[in-house]
Amino acid sequence: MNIKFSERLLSRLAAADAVVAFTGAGVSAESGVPTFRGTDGIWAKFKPEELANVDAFMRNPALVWEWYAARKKIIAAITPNAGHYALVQLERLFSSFAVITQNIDNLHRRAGSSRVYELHGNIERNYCMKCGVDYSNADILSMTEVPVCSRCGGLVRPDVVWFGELLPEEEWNHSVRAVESADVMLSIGTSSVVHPAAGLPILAKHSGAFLVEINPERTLLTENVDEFLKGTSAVILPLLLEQLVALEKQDHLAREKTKKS
Ligand code: BV8
Ligand code: ZN
Repeated sequence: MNIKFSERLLSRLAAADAVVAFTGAGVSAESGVPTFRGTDGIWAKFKPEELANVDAFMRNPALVWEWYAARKKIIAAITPNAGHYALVQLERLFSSFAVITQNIDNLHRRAGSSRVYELHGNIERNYCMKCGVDYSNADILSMTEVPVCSRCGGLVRPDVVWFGELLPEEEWNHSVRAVESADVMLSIGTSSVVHPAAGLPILAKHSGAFLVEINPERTLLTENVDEFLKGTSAVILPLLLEQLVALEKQDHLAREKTKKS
């Protein structure tokens, strides 16, 4: 698939010092992780209200754990895709590059991204609701369907942010700082529905960033972006990287030429 990105986009990226990639479930779709709101979305069978909130968990921990155990299994069996790896390569082209993700699948870290802020937690971590002690997935796999703490008998839950819960303060503050100082922000694979995360691209724009969206479909954000790249992240991101590197090479050669003349 050959896409020629606009001069404007490539030159804004080439001139950028600080870039932020903001990602949602769409970035992991090509690794085989179902999205939330697409037709194959995991919410299609369930409603967020039924599962991803603490009341639902206290009412029916077995059902919520069944859903997370199924997702843990999917996520343990998959690998990062070309979109994740392109973000790792892109990181090397800028003096400052951060990935802010709503995803809990740990794929950015596994791909090798060095600065990842997880706004909604990480499915590979779990903790006791009573005494707070951490449990790895390996620890709880051997437990019964509803894991309980071996230390205090409390209920163990996945270390993810449920609806109605606050986002982790440190990750949020780092993300806001990165967004406020970004020259370019890429919003990739998110329907821009879930707040307060969905407010970050607008904050970037108001702070002067050039705002780019990568998504096969238009979203609630699309009318506010400077550039909408229609397509999937595993196709678009490697092409963007390729054209940016080619441009940098051209500029480098041009600079060498002027030096010699
Ligand atoms: C809070 C972790 C406050 C769990 C998740 C009314 C208005 C505004 C806000 C609210 C409101 N009513 C309630 C709220 C607040 C609520 C909220 O935003 N609700 C929404 C549904 C309206 N937010 C909260 O509750 C947050 N907390 O507000 O606390 C507070 C204040 C004081 C005191 C206490 C509390 C907490 C929200 C966090 C919820 N947790 N996940 C888990 O995963 O199990 S949310 C969940 O949605 C995931 O994190 C997911 O990442 C996130 C967002 O979804 P997306 O990533 O965008 O995924 P989606 O499927 O929607 O879209 C995929 C996109 O990819 C699509 O656009 C598709 O076209 C595209 N795509 C598909 N394939 C590809 C692709 N793109 C690229 N390439 C492809 N191949
Ligand atoms: Zn405990």
